[in-house]
Amino acid sequence: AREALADGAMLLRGLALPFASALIEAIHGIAAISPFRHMVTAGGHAMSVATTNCGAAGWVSDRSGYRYDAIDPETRKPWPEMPECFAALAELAAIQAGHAQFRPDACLINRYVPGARLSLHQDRNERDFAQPIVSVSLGLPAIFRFGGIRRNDPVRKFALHHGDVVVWGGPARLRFHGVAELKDGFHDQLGRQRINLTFRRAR
Ligand code: MD5
Ligand code: FE
Repeated sequence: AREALADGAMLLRGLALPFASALIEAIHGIAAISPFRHMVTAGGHAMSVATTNCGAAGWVSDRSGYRYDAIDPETRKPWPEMPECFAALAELAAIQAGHAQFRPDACLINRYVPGARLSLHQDRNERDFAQPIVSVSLGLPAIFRFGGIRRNDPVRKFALHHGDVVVWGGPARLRFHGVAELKDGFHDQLGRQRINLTFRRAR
């Protein structure tokens, strides 16, 4: 089922369900090479969300700001390759939302435990804003906060569940967004956590 959240933002409920076991197994493999870590923002605060990446480029943040880098600063090696099942799901989602030719070169993997949150922000570190972002929710449900193109625009809230995929393109690509503090719970496959895969074309 496709549900338009806004112009350019398409919710594909449950699209990732048939991929979930393969995705989770691949995430464990990635984290065994490039572990989840709490990146530090330019302001010096450790994020409550823990992060790793796979693909040719990875999102990194430290005291000097955030950027994409081919090298994991913790391991000083390239990020793990993007698994085939990741790329296949991202491409399927993009096609279902009307974006042909989406070939992500970066997948940011965010891990939320109860209490973790992501404050309102825009994603504008990628080279081409015509390329969508595809996000995949796994594990515990989260309340997503969806704003407008200005920081002070009103914010809508909706729940994202295990297996949900959202394609953020067109005018929704640059909207402010965040994730409310994760509520405690237990998920059969992931336990007390939510994992979000965020596919981007960084370069
Ligand atoms: C998450 N992650 O649930 C979200 C999913 C991040 C991040 O926000 O930056 O790691 S991606 C949600 C997103 C991406 C691009 C545009 C919009 C939302 N939007 O227009 O609302 O961990
Ligand atoms: Fe974001």
